[in-house]
Amino acid sequence: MAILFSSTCDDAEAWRAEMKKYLPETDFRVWPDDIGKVEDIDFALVWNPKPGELARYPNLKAVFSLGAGVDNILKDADLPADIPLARLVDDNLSRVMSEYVTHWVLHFHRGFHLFRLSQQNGEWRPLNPPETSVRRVGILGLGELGGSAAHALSGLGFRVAGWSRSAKRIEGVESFHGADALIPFLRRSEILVCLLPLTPATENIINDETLAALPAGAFIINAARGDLLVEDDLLKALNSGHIAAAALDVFRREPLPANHPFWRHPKVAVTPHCAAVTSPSSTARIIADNIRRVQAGRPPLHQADRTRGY
Ligand code: NDP
Ligand code: OXD
Repeated sequence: MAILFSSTCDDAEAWRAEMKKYLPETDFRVWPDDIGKVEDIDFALVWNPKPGELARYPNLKAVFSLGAGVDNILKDADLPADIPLARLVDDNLSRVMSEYVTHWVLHFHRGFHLFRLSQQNGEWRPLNPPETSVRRVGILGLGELGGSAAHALSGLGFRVAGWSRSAKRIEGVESFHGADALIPFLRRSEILVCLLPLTPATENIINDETLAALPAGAFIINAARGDLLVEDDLLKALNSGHIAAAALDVFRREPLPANHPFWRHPKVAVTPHCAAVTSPSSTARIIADNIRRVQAGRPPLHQADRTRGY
């Protein structure tokens, strides 16, 4: 069996070592220099593959994403239509994302963004934040990551709601679903967390109109994809004061260009697309088990639905 590994940012040698533990018989080939014969390749592990690349392997049986998002793979117009594409679902990834989201929700809830400014001005300004039970957090996307973050925040006592395509039942979390529920969901969300996949239906979903639906003084946390957010619309809302502050992990262009206004904006915290980074040591076994399923003639778990785009 031969596996093609192709990623623009993951460490191929770390992955080779981990995959060997679970699939010792595997021939691990690394794009672009060590592919061997294209006919040999049975499976592909990819992040941001070169468009057209995956169409070159006539015996490819399944593609496994090295990340939870598959937008970077589905954008390839030549992606073979009949080959299953599996998303990455890993409890460790969900836990790490929940840490990121919880950090920023607590940061804004407790006013640490204001303490940072006070310190810069040498001002002693204590604050008395509301209790978590009256703070309304809204999570766009209640899937693997959004569901786990909602559970964690609800455990801290926040009033949590989530928005998804289909209705959800998560203890302590109010479920809004479908396009008609978006504006009512936003109206009640003082801290908005975005954990939606990037699809044609979600691109630019955080824009002038949806930002205006949030309560005055709301906060935004985007840990999903940069193209979900219209950056100029957010800048306008921050500058007018309608949005109090934002924590952004993902951007339309990454790395964020040096002259981008987000870098120096006093109300924006930037992190470099690291909210939840895939770890080969926790994920290799999950992907290896999924490869074994396909070898046994079964469809892989967590298959992306190409018509929905996630
Ligand atoms: P899932 O597929 O498990 O969940 C997606 C959620 O979004 C589901 O609840 C889904 O609804 C909802 N959704 C999708 N489309 C719509 C729509 N049109 N209207 C309403 N709801 C919609 O994805 P994950 O939770 O695993 O991952 C989410 C995203 O997080 C990834 O796609 C990726 O972009 C991003 N990510 C970012 C990372 C980072 O480091 N910054 C790390 C990992 C992921 P339903 O449940 O009804 O299908
Ligand atoms: C992912 C990511 O989708 O890291 O997993 O962005």
